[in-house]
Amino acid sequence: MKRDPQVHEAPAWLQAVLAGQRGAIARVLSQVERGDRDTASLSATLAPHLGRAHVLGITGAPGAGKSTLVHALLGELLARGKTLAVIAVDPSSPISGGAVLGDRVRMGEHGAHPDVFIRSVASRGHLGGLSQATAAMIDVLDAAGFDMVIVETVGAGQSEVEIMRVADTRLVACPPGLGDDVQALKAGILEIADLLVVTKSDLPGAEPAARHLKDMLHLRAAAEGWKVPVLRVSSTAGTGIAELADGIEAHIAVAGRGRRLQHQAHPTAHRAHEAPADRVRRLAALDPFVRSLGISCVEAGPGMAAVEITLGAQHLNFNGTCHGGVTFALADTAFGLASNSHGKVAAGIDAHITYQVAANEGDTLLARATEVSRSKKLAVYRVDVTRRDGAMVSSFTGTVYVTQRATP
Ligand SMILES: Nc1nc2c(ncn2[C@@H]2O[C@H](COP(=O)(O)OP(=O)(O)OP(=O)(O)O)[C@@H](O)[C@H]2O)c(=O)[nH]1
Ligand SMILES: [Mg+2]
Repeated sequence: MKRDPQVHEAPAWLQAVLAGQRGAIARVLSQVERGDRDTASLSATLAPHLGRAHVLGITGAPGAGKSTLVHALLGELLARGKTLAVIAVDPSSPISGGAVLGDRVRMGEHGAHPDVFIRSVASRGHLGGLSQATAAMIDVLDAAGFDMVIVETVGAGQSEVEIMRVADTRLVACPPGLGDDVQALKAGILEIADLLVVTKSDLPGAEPAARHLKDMLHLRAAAEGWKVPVLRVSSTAGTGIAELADGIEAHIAVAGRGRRLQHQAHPTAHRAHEAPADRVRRLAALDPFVRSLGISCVEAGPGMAAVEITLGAQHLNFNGTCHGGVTFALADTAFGLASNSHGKVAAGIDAHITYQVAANEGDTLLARATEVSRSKKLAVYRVDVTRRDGAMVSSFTGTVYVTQRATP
């Protein structure tokens, strides 16, 4: 169990969602769908627990093969050890009839898999707007601990473009033979695609469709560090799916998780009165380096933060013990979070570490940072890095320069 006082104090529904209980997740999603829950306050409540999931948005014309593609991707990503949630927004048939069933059938046997959660959502009747409701649902599934949330939406109106804006990775599905319709897509959704996929590539016309999309990409300014690939996939024949999963993972490596949380329009963007503990958790979730090492925040408060890491093979040095850089990174993370708990006010200017005992694969290390002293311009933090058995692994001292006045 993680030492997390916030979770123990949290309401029962939140604890159940954070624990990944499917019934609780489904209930909260239904409340969002019915408009029974204020999405802004829900997202604010969930904010400290967000940023782990990668959001993949999939759009394309009605019948483009999106659901079938999601089904094929589920199989591939499950085999890669991922836990996955799917939100299918506005399937073309009405929600009471074929859509829920149809999508379940198309997404097939994966719907019953313990690592998969599938939900269909109707576009009509959303009090707060479809894109806000979808964003809140994504937050619920992110907080519930899914590695990836896949959102399928029909690429037609403005609200679909809005939905795609909250995705970390945006995939546009274009079947062959769309012809002029591709031109129509070009103006809107194609502009924000990170991956272009020619679906149904077992059908004639896949090659010219791919060429057409590539030609159109030349008209678009390239994003920094990422070249939009055009991939040919047949979900029914199972070709190109592994390459597509590779492409998605490559984009995750470039875009990182939690890009959507930095988006201005996100309801959690308003945080003038954010409590220090919430701020620390949010900052930890937004740090790509911290996430890449597998460091998690277990306790936070004014002027303090505790983070932990469980050592895997990737954290070891050539001697087979914990790499000093990992220990430093862990301590430095606690230092950085504790010193920014009053707002983004501190810049690290000095740090020292001593190493006492080695740590090994399988050990869990805890780094706890506390404020030792604070003047107008400088603050000093001490970080103790301990093993589960209580042994002191490292001690760290860090100094920050206070760049702004702290918020109360
Ligand atoms: N030949 C071929 N047919 C496909 C392929 N993928 C999907 N289809 C067919 O295309 C039709 C539409 O597929 P869906 O996956 O439901 O498409 P969708 O884009 O999710 O449709 P909506 O959600 O209704 O917009 C179905 O009849 C599928 O069997 C494919 O790779 N090859
Ligand atoms: Mg569909």
